[in-house]
Formats: sequence, structure tokens, C-alpha cells
Amino acid sequence: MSGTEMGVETEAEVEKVERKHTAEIGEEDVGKKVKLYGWVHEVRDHGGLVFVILRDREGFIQVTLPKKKVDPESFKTAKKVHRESVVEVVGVVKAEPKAPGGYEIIPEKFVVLNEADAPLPLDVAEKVPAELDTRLDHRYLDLRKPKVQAIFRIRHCMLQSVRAFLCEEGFIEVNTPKIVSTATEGGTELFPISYFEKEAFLNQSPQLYKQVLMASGLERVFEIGPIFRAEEHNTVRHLNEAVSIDIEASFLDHKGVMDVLERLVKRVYEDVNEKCERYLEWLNLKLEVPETPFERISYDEALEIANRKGESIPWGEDISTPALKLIAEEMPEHYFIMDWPTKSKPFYAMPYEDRPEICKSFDLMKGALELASGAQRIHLHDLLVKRIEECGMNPESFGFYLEAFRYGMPPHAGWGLGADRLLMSMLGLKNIREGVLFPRDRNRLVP
Ligand code: AMO
Repeated sequence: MSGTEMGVETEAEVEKVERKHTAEIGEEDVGKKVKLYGWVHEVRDHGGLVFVILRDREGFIQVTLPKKKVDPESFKTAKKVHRESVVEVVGVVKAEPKAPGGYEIIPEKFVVLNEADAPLPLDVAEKVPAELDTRLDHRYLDLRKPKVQAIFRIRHCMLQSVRAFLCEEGFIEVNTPKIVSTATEGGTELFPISYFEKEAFLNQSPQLYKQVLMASGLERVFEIGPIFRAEEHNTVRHLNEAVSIDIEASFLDHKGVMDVLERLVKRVYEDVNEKCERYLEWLNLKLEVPETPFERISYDEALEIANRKGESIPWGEDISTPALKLIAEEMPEHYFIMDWPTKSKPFYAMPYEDRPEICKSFDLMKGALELASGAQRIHLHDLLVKRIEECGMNPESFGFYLEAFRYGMPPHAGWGLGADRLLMSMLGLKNIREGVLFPRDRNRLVP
């Protein structure tokens, strides 16, 4: 047996037959012997002729077994194989216009590497549709569906694109702790954990750490990591464990990091379009690259639109979901809502000098969905202490954070972009869980 490939051949045989994925089979393979590994997607038994549709991560191919032309052992195996069993097929490629993809394999060898039990807990061929909950309960099987795999192939590409873009822009990737001793954003929505004899929490945002790193002189950092939110509500856009793309940059103001953000979103769409054409096709999707600059409206203007459409929000409050839906009727694409009331944003957002009741903050929206929020931060120690107190918190519990502001903290700004939300909005997923392998919500801790 070869060191890297499973099978039953001798080493000499392995070397002769090239292993291929289904999508790699083409005109140049006709008449050649190839080896494929995959799962039995479907079996059609016509008595003396059996068709097995083999599926691998790249697609499908038909394996045709005429009783008279294949060895009796292979024929017998194919006749009784269960769907979703793992198989190895070695055989000659033939052009067959009636077969999916235009080619078929006439096997010299059809071997079951691991037989699947029957019946399946979930129909991979989707002849029987399943609820999202059932699909998530058996996610490993759900993931065998090309449409589901396409989502995660695109997610992979999206994160690669984010990394490449931020690295090109001079950002350094960091990893900050997820077990923390203090609240990040103001105390609520934290998961407490037991940490030896101390109280600790799961981090709801890398906020404090990425700001402290501005005092390190690294200038530009980014992190792609989990954030934990003990939010009780169960919606199609909230998770209790999400992945956030966070940046922090010295010597930029809020507008500077908004520019970075819109260029990043555009770049992700471009890269996905270029590198994931096949997967977009599997999903029947066409992506339109958003045009930059994104529209920018103020919080006050957003309230006016909502008001005009019959939803009034008292100044200073967060913009409700019904109001955001009304605003999205006018602005279905990407746009920023800027200059939020200082009291509606976390303590670290920088108030305008001439109008301290509003701050240099923004949310990036796609229609009614919030994708990111960010701000220029307060870099002045005393102002920061004042804001922490005004927000009803005790500066003493921010010890390590506040110290960093006393010994050379540059002006800085940053944002947090929800990776799961970016994917959801890009692919038009109805539920954020569709784009998360093993989602965590109020009711789901397994698998
Ligand atoms: P915020 O709390 O707005 O800001 O979070 C930033 C982005 O993270 C995503 N997000 C979520 N996604 C899914 N489920 C959730 N429960 C969830 N919560 C947040 C959203 C959101 O826009 N420290 C600031 C960011 C900063 O200013 O740099 C923060 O955490 O897409």
C-alpha cells in the first residue's frame, strides 16, 4: 500500500493508476485507467446493468457495471452496496453523453472501503428535504451535499481573501486571549466560566486587547477569532459563538478605517467571484461586486428615513429592527450609518470635540443587516476614565487596559466585522447557521 493513498493494490499497481477527482476527468482521460475515491451517492440497479453515481468533493461521476463486462466480485458488490458507503473505483474512462458530466467509468475494480449503515439519518441526495435542525444534528452528512459544501468552500475563500487583503495593507495577524477576567464592552452578555479559584469569562470581543496592542507600536493588527455573546434571543442572525474579523489601526480616524472596510468587502466579493466560480454555480448564484465608496448617512438621517416611513425612534436609542427594515427599503445595498449618539455606543468611542453628544462611530450595513461596527477610539487616558465612569463602570476593573493609555498611546481606530454575517449577506443565506459548521445558539450545544 502506498504511504498516502488507501486501497487494496500493490505498490506497483498504485504507481500505474493515477488518482483523480471527478471534476478532473476530461477528454484527455478517455481510454485511460484512473482511480477514484468517493461516496456512493446513488445506485440504479437494472438487473444485468448497475449504475453507481460516485460523489467526491469535486462532483459526481457515473460508474457503469454491465454484468458481462465487469468482474463478478465487483458486480456483486455494486449491486448490494448501501448509499453513502466509501468506495474505491479503478477503471477505464469512457465518453458517455448520457452520463452526468459526459463521462463514465467501467470499473476493473469496485471496492467498498467502509460500508454505510442503512437507512441514513439524513438523505444526502435530498429526495426527502430536511429541516435545518435535522440537518445540523447530522451535519457531517449534510456537508456531503454539494450545495452545503459550496458554502464552506466560499467561506474558506472569503477568509483567505480577508487575510491576504489585510496583510497587503500592513496589518499583522494576532491572537488574543478568549478567557478573560474583565468585561469588554460594558458588563452584560458574558458567559461566566470557572477558572480554578477565580471568576473568568469568555471574551465577547478582542476590543481591549487590540487597543492595548496599539500601545505596542505594531500600528496595525487584525484578528480572526471567536467571540462569545450570552444573548438570550434566538434569531436568524445571532449566534452565541460567532467569528469576528477585527482590526485596529494607529494614526487613522474612523473615516480611515471605514475606507479599509469598504475596500475589504469589495475585495472579498472580487476574490470569491474569481476563485469560486464553480461553487457559486452549485449555489445558482451570481455575485455583484459592490461599488465603492459605500453610501454614508448619519444616525440622524437614518432616524429621519425611519420616521418618514412611520417608525419613530427617540434620539439616542439604538435603531430597531423594524426601523432598519424600513431604511433598507431605500438602501438595500451596503451603506454606513455614522455619527451615533455617544450614549448608544460603548465607552471607548471618541466623542466629537464640538458636539460631544455624538461620537466618531459607524455601523456597516447590508440592507437591514449589521455587518460591522467600529469607531475612532478615545486615546486620552483621562477622557477614557471619565467615559468609563459615565457609563456606570468602575475604572479599577480596567487596570491593564487603562495603564496602556498612560505611556504613549497613539490615536487609533478600528472595527469588528462579523464573518458569519458577511458570508450570510454575500450568499443571501436565510439563516446565519447555514454558513456555520457547528453553530452555537440558545438551544444548540451539540454537535
Ligand atoms: P459589535 O458588538 O457590534 O462590536 O460586534 C461586531 C460585529 O460582530 C458581529 N456580531 C455577531 N454575529 C453573530 N452573532 C452575534 N451574536 C454577534 N454579535 C456581533 C456583527 C457585528 O457587527 N468591539 C466592537 C467592534 C469594534 O468597535 O471594533 C464590537 O464588538 O457583525
